Amino acid sequence: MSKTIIISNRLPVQLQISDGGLSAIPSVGGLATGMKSVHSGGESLWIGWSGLTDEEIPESLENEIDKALENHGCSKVRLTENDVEGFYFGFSNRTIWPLFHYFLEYSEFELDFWNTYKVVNQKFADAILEQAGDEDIIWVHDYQLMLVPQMVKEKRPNTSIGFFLHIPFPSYEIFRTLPWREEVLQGLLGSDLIGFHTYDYERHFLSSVRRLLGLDVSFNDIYLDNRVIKVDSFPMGIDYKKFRDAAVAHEERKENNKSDLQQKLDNHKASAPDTKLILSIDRLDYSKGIAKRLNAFEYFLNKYPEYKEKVRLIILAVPSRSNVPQYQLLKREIDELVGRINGELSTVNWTPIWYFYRSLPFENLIDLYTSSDIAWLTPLRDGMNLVAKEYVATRTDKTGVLILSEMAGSAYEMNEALLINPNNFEQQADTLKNAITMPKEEQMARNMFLQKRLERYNVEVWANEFMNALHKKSDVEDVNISR
Ligand code: ADQ
Repeated sequence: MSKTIIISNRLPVQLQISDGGLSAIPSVGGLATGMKSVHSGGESLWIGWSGLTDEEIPESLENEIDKALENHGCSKVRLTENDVEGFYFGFSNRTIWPLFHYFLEYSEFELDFWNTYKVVNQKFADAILEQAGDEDIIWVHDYQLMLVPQMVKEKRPNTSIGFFLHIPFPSYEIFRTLPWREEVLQGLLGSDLIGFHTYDYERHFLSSVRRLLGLDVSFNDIYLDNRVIKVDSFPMGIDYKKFRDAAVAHEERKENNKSDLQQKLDNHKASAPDTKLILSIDRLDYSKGIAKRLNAFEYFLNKYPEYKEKVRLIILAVPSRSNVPQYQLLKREIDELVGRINGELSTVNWTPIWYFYRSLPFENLIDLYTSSDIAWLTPLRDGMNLVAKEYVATRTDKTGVLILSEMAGSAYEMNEALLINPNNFEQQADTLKNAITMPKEEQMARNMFLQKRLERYNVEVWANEFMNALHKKSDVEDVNISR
């Protein structure tokens, strides 16, 4: 019987080694949830890195770890500290991530990073080859593993391989600056189906394939040797029900069951009932435009001083890739900006910005989503941006305004949001004013459409549509072969 093999940089399980022994806790992230329908029962296997390097895994625990992962339908790829340094922190996050988010000046074209990326992609491919049969269907995820499809296809030409990119694919003019551009494209073309969040990323990819490899491209089919590779867009959704149910439960929670954070938010509301809460949540990443947002907020308060003491900006930034120098610099820049703006504008009764630099438990995310009048998300580039969708999903009474950057993939599906250009401070100041004064009826009308769409195209539908397209592709090939 055929099985589905999912492969991503990280496994959907967190391993922890402590004095008490080993624990393996399933992750609750979007990808892990979305893949639930694909990764269930005994017919699927998830291959990835466990998060612990070879140096961190005591030999005595090796078998126990493998067994614990097996119980979750997972199998680990072994990586050394050196692998992680060059492959993950190096090529993935210092070359590809900035380049694909149009931060060309941050991109480091280091031969050592590239060489380690190749070695580690081969380790992932070998792990698949060890476990996969000819009939199996393989789904490779994201920019860390772009060479894997070709490495597997070469050895198993009849296996169906799908690849999904979670970040933008940049325009040809940006992509062609990569010294190893042909190798990366060829790596991806080992797939039978390549998926992107939006039609634009798909178009950029097809253009790069045509211009750099000179391949025949017709509509969204690429012809390579005797194969046809399908390229399509699959905008990723969220687990709508999970966010919705959590927001309903949150509403029904008794007074004495509230979190400390909710208590603080409620106290704030009680002491200043006219003050609007503006929320932004992101990983601390330069692609998310956090520093620009802070400057735009200051600009807004100067342009419309009547809103001083009437608004509060909550910035929640999750620590991320903190050993990459650009992220350390950004952290310092944001710390300083928050300090300066609060220092200059605060009054005895009012601090304009509340800044949290940490990951919060799910319950607290719901506290913030449900308590905020406005969500303001200003990525300079973002493959999709799930926070925008999560905020809307939690608005049980349909009030709340989403201000969203046009540069996020999600903007294509969220037309009823107030869409802004994150570089245009004038427009953002006016949009903030518009959001603060927007009548409830208008908020509700906009959110009604957004919620309907989010409910229909949830993350499970996303995963199923991708898998169906991959199955359909392999069925067509079977027919062609039998002719
Ligand atoms: P990310 O860049 O991580 O994902 P995003 O899509 O917004 O961006 O997902 C972030 C997730 O982290 C959300 O589910 C959010 O709830 C959670 N989160 C954020 N802050 C948190 C905090 N402080 N504590 C706990 N959880 C927090 C990449 C791409 C995106 C693409 C996704 C999915 O960069 O463009 O949308 O993959 O493909």
